[in-house]
Amino acid sequence: MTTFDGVARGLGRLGRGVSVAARTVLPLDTNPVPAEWSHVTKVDPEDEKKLPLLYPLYLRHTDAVSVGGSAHVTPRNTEETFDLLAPASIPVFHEPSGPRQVTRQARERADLLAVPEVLNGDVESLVGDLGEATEYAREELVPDLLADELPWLPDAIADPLASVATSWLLAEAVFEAYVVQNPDSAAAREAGVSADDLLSPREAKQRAMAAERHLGSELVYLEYSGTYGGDEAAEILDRVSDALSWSRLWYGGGLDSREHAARMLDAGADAVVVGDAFHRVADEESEVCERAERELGTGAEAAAVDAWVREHVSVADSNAAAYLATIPSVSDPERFAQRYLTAAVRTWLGLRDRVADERSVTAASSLDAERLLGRTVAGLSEADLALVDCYLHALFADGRASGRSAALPTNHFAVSLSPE
Ligand code: 1GP
Repeated sequence: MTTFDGVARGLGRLGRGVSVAARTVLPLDTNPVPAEWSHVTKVDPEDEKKLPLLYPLYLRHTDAVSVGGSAHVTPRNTEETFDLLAPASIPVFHEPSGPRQVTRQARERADLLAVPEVLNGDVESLVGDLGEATEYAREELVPDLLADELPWLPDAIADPLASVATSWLLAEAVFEAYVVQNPDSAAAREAGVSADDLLSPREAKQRAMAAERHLGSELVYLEYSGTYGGDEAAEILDRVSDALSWSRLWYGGGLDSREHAARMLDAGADAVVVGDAFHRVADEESEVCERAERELGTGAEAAAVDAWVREHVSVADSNAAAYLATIPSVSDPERFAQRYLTAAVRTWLGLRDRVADERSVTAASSLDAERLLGRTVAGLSEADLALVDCYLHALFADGRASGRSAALPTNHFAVSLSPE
C-alpha cells in the first residue's frame, strides 16, 4: 500500500464517520426527504387512473406528489403526468416501477428520484430491478444525455464522466425500503410478495433497521396499497418508528378518512400516502359534471350552478371530502370539497359551452379563470384563482402565460373536453 492509498483510506474512513455521526447522534438532518412532509398524494400515471379537472386546487393542500404506479406505467404516460403537474407548483417525487420510466424529461422534472427496494419480496424486487436500472443508466440514459449536451467530448473523457454521472444519479436518489403487507395488491404481485412473506412487527422492525443502517434507505415505506392496515399497521409503525433515527417512515394504503390518516400518523408514520382516494375524486367529478350538464345545460349561470351543487351533491359523503379529510392541515374538508366541486362544474360547463361554440378549445387568450369560474365561487381566494388561471393557460397552451407551446394531455381527465 502506498502512502497515497493510506491517506485516501483515512479520508474515506473520516467521511464515513462523519456520515454515521450525522445519521445517529448529531442534531443534524441530512435526509433529503423533508421531515415536514406529512401528507403525500400518489398520482398513478396509468391511463385508467384519472385526475380531477381542477387538480391543482386539491394538490395545493398536500405536501408533495409522488408519481408512480405498479402496472401499465409507460414512459409516455409518466411524461404526460409530469407535464400536468408542472402548473400545480408542488414538490414532485418520482417513484418509477421500471427503469425506462426514468426518461430525461422525468429526471429533469422530478425534485427527487425514488428507487424502491422491497424488503419482503423476491430477489428481483430487492436488487434485480435495481441492477437493471443501473445498467440502463450507465449504458443508455447517461451516455445519451452526455452525447446530446456535450457532443464534442472525446470518448476517453465521456466514458469516465458517464461512470461518475451514473454514480451521482444513484447517490442523489432516495432509496425506499418497502414492506408490502397486502398480498392482494398489484404492488405485492409485482414484488413477488405472497401471504407467506408478510412480516410480524418485530421482523418489520429488524428489516427496517437493516435498511437504515446497511442499505442507507432514506425512506421506509409500509405499504398496504388498496386496503387500510388498521391495528396491525399501527403496531408495525409503532415498532419501526422507535427503531429508526434517520430514515423517514411513510404509510400508504386505503386511506380515505381523517380518523384513519391520523391513526397512522399517531402510530409513528412521518407521512401518509394517499392514492386511490385522490383518483376517485376524478370519477366522482365526471359523474357530477355530466349530471349538471344534463340538468342545467352548458350556459347555466354561476349562481344556478352553486345552487344545483348544494341541492344535488351530497358533499359530506363525497370522494372530494374523503380525500381532503386525509390531509391534516385541511381543517374543514367538506367546505373545501363544496368549493372545488362547484368550481369544477362551473369550469367544465364553461368549457363545454366554448367547445360547442368553437368546435375546439383553442382560444386560450379568452380562457381565464375569472371568466370561467366567475369571481364569486364562495371561498375561492385570489391565490386559488391565480393558480387556476395559470393552469388553464397551460392546459390550452397559451404560450404567453405558461411558457409552453403544447397543450397539456387532456386524456388524463375523467371528464371529456373534446367536442362530440
Ligand atoms: C399506493 O400506498 C399507496 O402505493 C397508496 O395506497 O392507493 O390505497 O391509497 P392507496
